Amino acid sequence: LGRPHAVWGEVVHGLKRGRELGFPTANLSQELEGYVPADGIYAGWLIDEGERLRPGTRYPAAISVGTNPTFDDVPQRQVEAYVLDETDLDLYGHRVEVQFTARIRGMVAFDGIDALKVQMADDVSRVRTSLS
Ligand code: FMN
Repeated sequence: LGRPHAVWGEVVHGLKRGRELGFPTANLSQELEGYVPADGIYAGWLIDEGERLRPGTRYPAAISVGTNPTFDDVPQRQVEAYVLDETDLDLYGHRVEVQFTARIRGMVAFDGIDALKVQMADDVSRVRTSLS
């Protein structure tokens, strides 16, 4: 295609568990444009289209696609992006583009939050390597 696969949508409020896990994510609204790739974890970029007339800011991201099966309270497949090293980025209400550049692994149902946290830290380091 000559460019990364992408979806576009608005950032909405999720269950706010990401912050507790140490990896707060921007959750995309269910009304997306573009095709959502298979469930799993990806390296890519989040482009904040922000306010009109402003050039988009591009952030490196670890992206999760799926129903977060470690928990049993996410009814629909969700696209979420953790912007590397950002804990206070407020993107609510912004329109963003999420670009997928590499697949890291499939989505896994972990036995507990600690195992998920360990895996997420490893994912983030793989994403960092993939994007550098
Ligand atoms: N959720 C899972 O259930 N299994 C996973 O393997 C998994 N891997 C993830 C990897 C990364 C890098 C990220 C950013 C998220 C992953 N998630 C996974 C999703 C988290 O469960 C989710 O981000 C967290 O519950 C926060 O959701 P919330 O924004 O709706 O609060």
